Amino acid sequence: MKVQEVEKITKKRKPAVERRKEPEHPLEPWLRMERFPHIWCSTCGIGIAVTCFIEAVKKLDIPREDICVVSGIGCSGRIAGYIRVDSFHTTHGRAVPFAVGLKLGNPRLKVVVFSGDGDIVAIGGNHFIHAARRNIDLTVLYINNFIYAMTGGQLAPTTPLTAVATTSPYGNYEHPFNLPLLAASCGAVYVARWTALHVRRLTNSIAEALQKKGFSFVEIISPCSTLYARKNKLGTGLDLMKFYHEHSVIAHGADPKEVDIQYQSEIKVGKFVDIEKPSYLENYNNYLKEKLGDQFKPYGEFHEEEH
Ligand SMILES: Cc1ncc(C[n+]2csc(CCOP(=O)(O)OP(=O)(O)O)c2C)c(N)n1
Ligand code: SF4
Ligand SMILES: [Mg+2]
Repeated sequence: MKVQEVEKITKKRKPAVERRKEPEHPLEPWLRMERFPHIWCSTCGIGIAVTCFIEAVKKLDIPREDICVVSGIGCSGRIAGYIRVDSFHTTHGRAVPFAVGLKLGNPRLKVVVFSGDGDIVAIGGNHFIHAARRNIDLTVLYINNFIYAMTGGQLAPTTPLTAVATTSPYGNYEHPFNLPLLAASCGAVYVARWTALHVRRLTNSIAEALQKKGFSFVEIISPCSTLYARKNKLGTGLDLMKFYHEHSVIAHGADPKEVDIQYQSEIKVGKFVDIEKPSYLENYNNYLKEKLGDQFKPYGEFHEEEH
């Protein structure tokens, strides 16, 4: 091509900044686009979970300044860095205690934890069970990809029996956690599970969880194409996503004891628990009011009513 022809073409092209302004993706206002491209592999389910979360927030019309997202470490832990709200990328396993501090510091906030299976129930397990026991008003959205993805595919406390991980080359022989059962038995008021391909149902479930007062928990079954699918020779991430969706059975109200997951077999999804129970702060205020009478100044939302 002649130099003059190249100049003609390049002159016609708009500068990069102008091109970038053209059609805006509907989610762009909720994402930190300056950090894109994101780190997630193609066909990973984490991005879909983020989309469902943002759609749920939009649906409920929650003002951006009222919502905080907290994540720990891992591929799932990167979520906080991409969502354009007040968001915090904390240390591994400490998303829940950080979120508890935020909520108690400013009870008006809607505080959401986005966490991975390793983050929430390996290193962070103790924090998780006590926040659920206390019924702290938090929403935990947890990405179960059955593996420690970011660090190279090690066995997680959710890896199904016989599944291969880098640290269990002959397959897993440890019993995994059944997370809905753990959350429910510790006291969560809302417990649900969907796969990343149940986009509409997952969005609605997140919206429900966000409206609950107390500890709400949604498990999101998400394919990890690069490690879990590859190690177990399960095809691409898309193959795995389809597999999870096609092997899901909707079982609303199922006893959480019955929803454990076996390697590459049926997955019970749906809303398993939806109960009412006073939250941590409600208990705190009611109990101390009774004990101390008028000398006690209620804290949080009760406190605000007085101003
Ligand atoms: C205190 C501490 N211990 C260990 C690590 C290493 N580490 C980083 S991410 C991770 C596991 C992440 O697994 P998961 O929470 O399931 O997230 P995923 O990457 O699968 O989304 C580990 C062990 C760390 N960053 N900090
Ligand atoms: S390694 Fe797995 S979990 Fe991490 S971004 Fe890639 S597909 Fe997703
Ligand atoms: Mg994981």
